[in-house]
Amino acid sequence: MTGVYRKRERGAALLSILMIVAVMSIAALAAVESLGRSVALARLSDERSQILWAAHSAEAVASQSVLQVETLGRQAFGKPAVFPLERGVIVAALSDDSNCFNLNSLGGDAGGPAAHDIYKRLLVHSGILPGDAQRLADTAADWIDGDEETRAYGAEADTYRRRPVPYRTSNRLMENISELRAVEGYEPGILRRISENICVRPDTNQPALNIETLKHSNAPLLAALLSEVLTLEEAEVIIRGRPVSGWGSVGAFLGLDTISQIAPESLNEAILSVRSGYVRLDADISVGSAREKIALIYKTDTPGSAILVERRMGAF
Ligand SMILES: [Ca+2]
Repeated sequence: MTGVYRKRERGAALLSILMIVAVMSIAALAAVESLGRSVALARLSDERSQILWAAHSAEAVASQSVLQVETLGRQAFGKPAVFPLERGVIVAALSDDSNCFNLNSLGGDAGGPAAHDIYKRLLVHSGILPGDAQRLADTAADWIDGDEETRAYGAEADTYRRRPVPYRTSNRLMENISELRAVEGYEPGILRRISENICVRPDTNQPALNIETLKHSNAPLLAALLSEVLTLEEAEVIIRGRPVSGWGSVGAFLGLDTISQIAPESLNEAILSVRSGYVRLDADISVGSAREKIALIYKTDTPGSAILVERRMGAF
């Protein structure tokens, strides 16, 4: 019997030792995992920090590059430049950002009824029914203008107070184009139709279009801004027919058959330009496993000057 007890005691002791070893192994594993997570977090934090520094560098380089647009013209656009970093890379490209309707022109004395009519034309040329265009123009103008008087088809604070999460109209110029999502009627389907031809500028002036960089998708914009008698189809033909080297001057553009037939009082000549009033720099920054996109928008309508007016970071 004594031998049997001794065997059982030895078995129990062995089991205890095995359990202690198992618990210690689990604890060690947890400690290693925790250390691994800390190292990964520290690395991520370091990479994010380097991304921010790289973004500052990109901004410094951009302000100089943007000034070159004045001499290089269209040649400065579209070609990505690669800037190597110690553990990553910045890929940056310039593009013209002049060709869009400034929504904030709806809120200024300079815009007035003319800006409202132009915007309605842009919406209709973008495939939106005239009745809906009237409503969308009214709600956007109410959102931006400083008063609380609701336009015929508009929306002021009363409309937004009734929403599940109530809010008020901004009653001031838009800071960012994403604000439009909060305005009555601007559903995703509407935004998709117009997003390429609208923008938000820091003042109520409508920037001149750069005719040398108009894209096919800008035909609704050209038709809306240049003349109430210019059709969308005519605007498409004009843009498609641009000479490879560009028109070279506003005069040459005005001499086109379709445009020279428009009565001077129906033609908004002042909206045309052959230079960029706004230039955008898009930079894609990668450091290790971290990645970030930034967009910088510069006002360049005064020769020799590039003023940063908007900075976006992340997905947009
Ligand atoms: Ca208002």
